[in-house]
Amino acid sequence: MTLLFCSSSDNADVWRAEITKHLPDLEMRVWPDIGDVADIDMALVWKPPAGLLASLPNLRLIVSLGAGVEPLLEDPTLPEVPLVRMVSEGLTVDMAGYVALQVLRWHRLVDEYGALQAASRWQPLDHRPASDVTVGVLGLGELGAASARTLRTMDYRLLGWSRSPKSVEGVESFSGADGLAAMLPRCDLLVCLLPLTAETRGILNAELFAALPAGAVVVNAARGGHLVEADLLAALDRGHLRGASLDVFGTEPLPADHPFWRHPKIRITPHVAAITHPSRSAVQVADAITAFRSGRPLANLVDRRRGY
Ligand code: NDP
Ligand code: OXD
Repeated sequence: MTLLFCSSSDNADVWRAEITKHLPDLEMRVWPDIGDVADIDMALVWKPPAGLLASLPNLRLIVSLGAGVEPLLEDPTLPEVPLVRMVSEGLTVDMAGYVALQVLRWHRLVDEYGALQAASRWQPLDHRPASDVTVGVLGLGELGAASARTLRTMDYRLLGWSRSPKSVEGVESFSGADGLAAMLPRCDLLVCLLPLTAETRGILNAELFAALPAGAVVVNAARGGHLVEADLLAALDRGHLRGASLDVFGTEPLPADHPFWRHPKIRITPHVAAITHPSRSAVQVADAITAFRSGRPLANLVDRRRGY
């Protein structure tokens, strides 16, 4: 049994060292030095070149280094073998931290105090108690639910939207189009943690922004494809939205001449909201391989029909 590793943004040697702590006998080949393709029956990948996985005649398992699998599903040649996505405590804790950071940034006036410091001005500003601030989370899955739980511990009011109704302690659950319409007008901040699918592409658009209360903030930590960029700029520029924190973009890296970089109401991070740290996530890869080898049911399987 041989694992193919293919990612241009992850360090194969570090992953090998971490995975072999759990599976010392594992043979791992690193793309493009893959040797005899017939040996390979498992692949661990992030954005592999289209067609690569289809060129492996004995492939039986794909493990995604990312939680979001739309880059894989967009490859029409993707083999019909089980596809396991990344769900790990490290990734989840990272994301909850990013979301908390962005909520606090806007609620606790971090940029305003930065400007006051730059002017050597000692000037307390008013902020509402967290218990009066409502955060809506689009997507109450692994990352959305954990982020909501973390914000609850800080006393924020939490609303969450998912395809099916959810029961997350302290989080009011909404689902379906009617649920979204009911939730949006109540959100002081809206956090997107949806998978990118045909149904969710472009969901952060003019209509959604108009349904948010004036002065709302949008945080997108999911995928650039969720956001209609021109609609965000228009909603910010006419003063309806107060600001946006963006971690993900339609084109990554974000081109140097993109208007988001210099927009005074946009805060940017370069797709780092949650990282699949090998030291924290190799065990999940090893578990998937072990289950696969022993014919046990696989956890975190992607439902290709749903797209996540
Ligand atoms: P999950 O699959 O665990 O959760 C997805 C959630 O979205 C579920 O609650 C699901 O509802 C809901 N959902 C899906 N489609 C719809 C829809 N059409 N309408 C309403 N709700 C919907 O995903 P994760 O939480 O693990 O990850 C979410 C996304 O975060 C990933 O797909 C990825 O794009 C992004 N991500 C970004 C990172 C970054 O660094 N910026 C890092 C990691 C992930 P239901 O439960 O009812 O099915
Ligand atoms: C992921 C990501 O999907 O890093 O895990 O965006």
